[in-house]
Amino acid sequence: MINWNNIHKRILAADRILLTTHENPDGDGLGSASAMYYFLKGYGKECRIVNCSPLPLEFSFLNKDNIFETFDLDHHKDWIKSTDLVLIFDVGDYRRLRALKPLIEECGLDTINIDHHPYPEEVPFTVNMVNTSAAATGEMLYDYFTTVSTTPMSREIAEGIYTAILTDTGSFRYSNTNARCHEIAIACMQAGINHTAIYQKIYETNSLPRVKLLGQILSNLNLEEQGELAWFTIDESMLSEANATKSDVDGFTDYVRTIRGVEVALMIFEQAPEICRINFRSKGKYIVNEIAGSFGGGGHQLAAGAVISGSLVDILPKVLKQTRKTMNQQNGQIK
Ligand SMILES: [Mn+2]
Repeated sequence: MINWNNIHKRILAADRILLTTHENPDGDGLGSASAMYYFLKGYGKECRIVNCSPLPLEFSFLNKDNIFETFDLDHHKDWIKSTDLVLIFDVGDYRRLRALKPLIEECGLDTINIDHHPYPEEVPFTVNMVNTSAAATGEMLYDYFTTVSTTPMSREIAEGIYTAILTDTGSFRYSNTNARCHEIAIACMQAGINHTAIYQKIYETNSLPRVKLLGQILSNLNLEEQGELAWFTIDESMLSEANATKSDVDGFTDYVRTIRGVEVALMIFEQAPEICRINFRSKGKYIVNEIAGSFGGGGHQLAAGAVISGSLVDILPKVLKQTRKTMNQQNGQIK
């Protein structure tokens, strides 16, 4: 059990607080950061959300008050140096703070990590608050707010919490969805959120380039291992052909997993020269975070990823080999 009262004391002792989440941020990281921002504003804290990646367009509804900033060393260095505390949400791996990480270390800042990803025992944070049974980091924040405060959740806080849980549970469909998620959703609705508007803003604003890129990957999809493994590649030429951007690929792996018979979906994306992002989604028969782990990444049992140095041509055979091997090993264990 996490002692939220202790964490709360630590947080209240700070005046200037930096809030941040991982690169290529998702609804959980962003919703958690915005919920915490409004919660701490209620205590009169000076806080800013500074992320290493820009805010994806579909989450701009969380940014009515322009609370999301994209890290720029020259612009943010002095303020970050002057902070008392850094709160990190949903990061999974400290390295996913990218350019912010060396600055936080250089300034020797206290860090509190709040996350539902599994961690090895040794972690670099000052305080590591992890609950792997939480469906989303946003669920943990709801527990925090309701443990330490009796003030009803504001609509702004509820929008962040709801976004976090909605997106990390695949709209309350994935196996991590629990009764608590629905209870929190009720509390968010009672706080006045417009759940239909949130859903439409996140999921029904696909850009035409994104849909065109999806068309390209689907027409070049590879199926193997008796149809249980579906994989696809994306490179920069495909992005430019579709006029798409890097963030347009988010969610493609989930979509490919929906194919009947597919147990594991795998994306290998050369997102910059010699830098590949791999992304795994499993329906439940296979555990995929150990595959991502063997490439220096990590994640949840059924949703994991890694960023690897090397070209697509070099990385692809290695990742496929390891994936087939792991699936075969796990198949052996199941039988
Ligand atoms: Mn999450």
